[in-house]
Amino acid sequence: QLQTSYNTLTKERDHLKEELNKQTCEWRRFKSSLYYLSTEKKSWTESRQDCLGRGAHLVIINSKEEQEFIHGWSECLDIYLGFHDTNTEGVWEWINDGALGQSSAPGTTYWRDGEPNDANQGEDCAQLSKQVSDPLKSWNDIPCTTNIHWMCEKTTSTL
Ligand code: MMA
Ligand code: CA
Repeated sequence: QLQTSYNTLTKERDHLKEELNKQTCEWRRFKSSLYYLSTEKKSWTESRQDCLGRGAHLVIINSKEEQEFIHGWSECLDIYLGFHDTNTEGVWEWINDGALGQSSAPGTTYWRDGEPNDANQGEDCAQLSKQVSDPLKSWNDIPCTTNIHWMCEKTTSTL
């Protein structure tokens, strides 16, 4: 009987280890943050919700190095950033998700030439768009209902 429960527990342990590994491998560390690149595509609001569910927030870009890291990783995907002008048209702000993620000042932006253009007066969410040669000019505004990939971030202070 002991042997049986030993075998069962060993199996269970290995399964849990595997699960933990899988989850950890979805995240990459850069400086003092962990980043998650989605495999699914969702709207901006759903993406934001997804990050909160992971104890994280939609990525907030605070430095040139961070912009380059994210651009390099998501090179072949369009991803949502935690940047929007849904409150006041033309006034871009980073999400404020309380203790999880907040940024008071907009800081440096990395828009593509000609962006944000609020095309058809319906683009209020920022994406980092793929296949852009200049890693410092890769943001574009798109309709928040578009389903694309997204990136979450959690800082080590909230881990
Ligand atoms: C697309 C869309 C816009 C972007 C333009 C740039 C046609 O619309 O991605 O958000 O501004 O391309 O040409
Ligand atoms: Ca645009």
